[in-house]
Amino acid sequence: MSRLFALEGKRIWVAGHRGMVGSALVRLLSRENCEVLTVPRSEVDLRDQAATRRWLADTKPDAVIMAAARVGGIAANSASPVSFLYDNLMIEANVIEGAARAGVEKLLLLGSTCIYPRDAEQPIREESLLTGPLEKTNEWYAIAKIAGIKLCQAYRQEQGLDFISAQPTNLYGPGDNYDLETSHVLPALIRKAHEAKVRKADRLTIWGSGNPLREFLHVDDLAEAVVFLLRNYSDALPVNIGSGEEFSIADLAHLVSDTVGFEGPLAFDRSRPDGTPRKLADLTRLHSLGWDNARPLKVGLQQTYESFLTTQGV
Ligand code: GFB
Repeated sequence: MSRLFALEGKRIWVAGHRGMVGSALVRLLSRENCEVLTVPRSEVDLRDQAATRRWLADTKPDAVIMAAARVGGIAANSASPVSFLYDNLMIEANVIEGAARAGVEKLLLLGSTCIYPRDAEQPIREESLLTGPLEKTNEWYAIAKIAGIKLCQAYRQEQGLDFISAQPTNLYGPGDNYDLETSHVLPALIRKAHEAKVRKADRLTIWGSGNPLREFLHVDDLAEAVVFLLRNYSDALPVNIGSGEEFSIADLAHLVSDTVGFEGPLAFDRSRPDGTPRKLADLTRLHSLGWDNARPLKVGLQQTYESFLTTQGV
């Protein structure tokens, strides 16, 4: 179902503008004929209901893109269940409720494909939401994101508001987190392979068995898809956003090694978890709406390694 939303002349709040996703959205929207609104955390902590409500009531954006979230890789999720659940629930509830009160015309919530059941049929269709148990290593985050999706659906059903949600697959790109304990796999492997090359290490150690399959999407492509959906999508069902390309973690590590120029073998640290065995998004809905423009991982990796070299001071 389409209810076109024209961006032109609109005031769009990117919540979470300092993060990897939010900054990609700001980069993209600043080239559009609209006004991009941001607010620093020092001014409004989105976990604070009164502050968030007040800012939204005063600012009255036309649209909101919810890129604010507490995020992290497989280790961070398991290490900080309270903040992955509580912070994300609070941020979503405060922003979505505040937006509804402030008369926001359109809101897009970003979730993650980890909301789907661990054993969902692959590729994972949006309809599989809540049809089975979640993957344990990220259930705190997944439950918070599912609550956010449901809140958007509730406002749509009860108040007729045009609040939608999109579920991106594993993201990477400029502005990523390269901390080895809290990051996702792709930035971790870029850093590890680069350091292994510099130190002339004899191996690249990766977590788990190397067998899990993941799909990776460059954050600038995600931003493009999100703005596309903001303009063109209006329905309760979430929309998956992905690249359609799937790699085992071992194959990803080889690709990263090639990109970085590290020639040693892989070693597997099996004391670390594998997480969900496979997480490939079904992209039928997104493609049929008209967006299918993800760059190949090989291309995105090269670009990301270049940005790692310039921004990480290595
Ligand atoms: O990206 P990642 O941390 O999260 O891990 P998930 C993906 C896979 O890569 C797992 C393996 O099988 C890891 O064991 N891996 C190998 C590594 N080496 C490394 C390494 O050095 N660092 C990391 N981090 N992983 C996340 C969720 O799941 O996906 C989040 O925890 C979110 O909530 C995100 O949904 C998109 O893909 O398993």
